[in-house]
Amino acid sequence: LRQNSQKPFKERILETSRSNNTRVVLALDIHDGRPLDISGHAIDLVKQTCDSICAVKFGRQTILSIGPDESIELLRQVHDYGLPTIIDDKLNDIDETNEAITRTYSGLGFDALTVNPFAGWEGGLESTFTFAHEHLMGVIALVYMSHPAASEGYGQQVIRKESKERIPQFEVFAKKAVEWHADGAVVGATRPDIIQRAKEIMGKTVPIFSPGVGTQGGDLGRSLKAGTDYFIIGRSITKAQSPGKAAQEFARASVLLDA
Ligand code: NUP
Repeated sequence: LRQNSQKPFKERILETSRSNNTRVVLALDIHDGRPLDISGHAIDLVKQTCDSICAVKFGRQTILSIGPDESIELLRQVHDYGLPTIIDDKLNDIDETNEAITRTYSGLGFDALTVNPFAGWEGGLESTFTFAHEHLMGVIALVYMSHPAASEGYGQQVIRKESKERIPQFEVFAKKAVEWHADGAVVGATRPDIIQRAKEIMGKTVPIFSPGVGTQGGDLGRSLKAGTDYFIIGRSITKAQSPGKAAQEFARASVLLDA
């Protein structure tokens, strides 16, 4: 089912990014109407933006509203545009449940999924990473979310058990993203200073995906300079008068440093 299951997700999205000359991941968060109307709307947005994006990220509400059969067909159509797909479910449960959900998304044809590192490894996310990587699916871990209250969890100071050193929670998560061989880390575009710090920790091994550009107040140029690899953009494209043009402009700006 998948776009090109011969290669790991990290390589597939990089190839699409290079060939389409863009670092924009389209976020589709639509759920109004009947399943066929929603999937029709989704594919119309993909059709308008496909030359300017390198992946499509679906909100859980979109897939729930469309239902499994129609979602399989929708993902097939997105793959026909040469684009990998991500389900944004932020998994955060015990291993058995996480793995069952991961298998289900894999069965629908998703190329990658998001997880919440608060669940931890043993008895938590290990099963998801193992299953996903065996099936060349990508796992993208939250490191610092984009919304204001993200500071309550991701920004809190924690004391490390071994060294008694105090460090921000997100730095622990950035280190885990490297240790766990995550295929990406989410750091909000609303906090360029955090992107820079996360980049120092993760280097080139774990690409940074930044949501929050536009509608949430994040600035693409500042995030790009700070180290963002991919921009997750939804409403600033999907609700624009011309989604195609909006995506094209973001795409152009997203590769300015590559020139
Ligand atoms: O920290 C996060 N912030 C965020 O907005 C992690 C996310 N996964 N997202 C998602 O990114 C959010 O659910 C939405 O799908 C997308 C941003 O959309 P928009 O603000 O560009 O419309």
